[in-house]
Amino acid sequence: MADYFTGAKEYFPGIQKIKYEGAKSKNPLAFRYYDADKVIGGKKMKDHLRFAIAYWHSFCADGADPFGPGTHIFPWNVDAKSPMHTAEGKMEAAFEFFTKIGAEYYAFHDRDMAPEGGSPAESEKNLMTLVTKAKKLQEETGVKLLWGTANVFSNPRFMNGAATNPEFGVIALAATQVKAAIDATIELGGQGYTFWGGREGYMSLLNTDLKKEKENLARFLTMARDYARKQGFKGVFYIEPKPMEPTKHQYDFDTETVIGFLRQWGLDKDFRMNIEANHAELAGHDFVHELETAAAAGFFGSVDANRGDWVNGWDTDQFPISYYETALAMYAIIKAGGFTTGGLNFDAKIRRNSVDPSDLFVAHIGGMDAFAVGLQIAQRIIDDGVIPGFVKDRYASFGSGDGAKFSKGELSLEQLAKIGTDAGYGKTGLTSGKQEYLENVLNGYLLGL
Ligand code: XLS
Ligand code: CA
Ligand code: CA
Repeated sequence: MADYFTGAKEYFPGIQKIKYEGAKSKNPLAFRYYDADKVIGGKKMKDHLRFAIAYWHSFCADGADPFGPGTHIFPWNVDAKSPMHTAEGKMEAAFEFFTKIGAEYYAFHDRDMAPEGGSPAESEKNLMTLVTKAKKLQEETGVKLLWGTANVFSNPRFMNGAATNPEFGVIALAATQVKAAIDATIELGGQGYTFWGGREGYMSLLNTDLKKEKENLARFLTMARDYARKQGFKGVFYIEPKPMEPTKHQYDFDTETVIGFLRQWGLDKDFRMNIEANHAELAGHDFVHELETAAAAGFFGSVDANRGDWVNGWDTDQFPISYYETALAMYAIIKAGGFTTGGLNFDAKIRRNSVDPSDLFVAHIGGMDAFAVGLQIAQRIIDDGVIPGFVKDRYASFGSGDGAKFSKGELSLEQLAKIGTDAGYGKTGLTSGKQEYLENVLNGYLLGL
C-alpha cells in the first residue's frame, strides 16, 4: 500500500500518515495499540482486522440532523464547479484519507460516489465515470474495495420501499441502480456486495401486503444474485440486518430472521451476514450475539463496526471504543475462522459538533485502536485457554457413551427416556455455570495488556 496519496489538492493538510507510537504516546494523531504488521496468533493485525472506511459517513454526511443543517465544511464542496467536479474532489479526498489512516479497504453506495443524473442512463454514466477514476486510484494506492451497494432508500421515490415497494415501477428503478452498482463493484474488484433493506419494511400493516412484499424482496435478491454471477462476480453477497429505522419494522430484522428468509428462498449459498453492532443493539441483542448466531449457522461474513449509545434507542453510529465489546467481538470472529472476504467497516460518524478536519482521523484512530486491543485480548482468551476450556468441559458429556450417541442422532426418544429413568434424579443438572468466575477471568485479561 502506498505511503500516502494526495491529488492535485491536499484535503487534509498538516496531517501526515498516521503511525503506531505505542501505548505511552500522547499524540492524538498516532495509534497507541494498532500496529499493522504486528503478528497476533500467527497473523498480522491488519489481516485479522481488515479495516474499511465508509464513504457515506466520512465524506458525504455533513452532520445534518432533524433539528438543524450540516455543520461539517467539506473542502471538496468549496469552489466546486458541478456535482461531478465535487464528486471527483471528494474521491481524491477519500483516497487521501484511506492512505493516511492506513486502511486497506473502503465501502461505498453508488450515490456516495457519483451524483444522480436526470435519467437512469445519465446516473449510470456518472457512476461509471467515477468508477474509472476509483479504479485508477485503487491501482495507484493499493487500497481495495470491501463491498459496494446501492442507495435505494434516500431518494423520495423510495419512500415506500425499493424491492418491497407497492408500485412495480419503483422496483424497476431500484433495479437500474442495483444493476449498475453490481457492475461498479465487479469493475472495482469488490470482495462483496451488500444489501441493507433501508426501507424494506412497513410503517403500518393497514396499508401493507406483507406476504407479497417479502416475496418480491426474495425475487429481487434472486435476480440480483443471478445477474452478478452471470457477469462473473465471485464475491459474497451480504444482507445487513436492522430491525427498524427508518421503518417501524424492517424485514431483515436480525441475523436469525435473515437466515430463515435466505433458506426459505434458496439464497443461503450466496449470501452471508454483514453485522452492524448498532443494529444488533436496536434488535435487543448484543453485537456478539449476532456474530455468534451468524457463525453457528455458517453465515458469518462481514462487520459494520460502530456502537450505539445505551441511553438512546436509535442508530447513533458512533465509533467503537469499548474494549470489552471489541474483545468479545474479536473472540467470536476468531472462533468463526476470521474474515475471508469481509472486514471491519467503520460505519460510524463523528458527532455534529466535531467540526475540525482532524476529528475524522481521531475518531478512526480510536476505533482502530479499540479493535487492536480487542484482538489482543481475544488472543489472550484463546492462549490462556481458561474460558474455551471451561466451555469445552461443560459439554463433555456429549463426547462419549450415550451422550455421543445422542449427538450422532443414534437414539430414539424412548431410548433417551430409558437412560433418564435408569439414572434417576440424583444431582443431575445441579452444576454451576460459573458466570461470575468467567467474567472475572475476562476482566483480568482486559487489564493485563
Ligand atoms: C444504515 C446502514 C447503512 C448500510 C449500507 O443504517 O447501516 O449505512 O450499512 O447501506
Ligand atoms: Ca451499516
Ligand atoms: Ca447504522
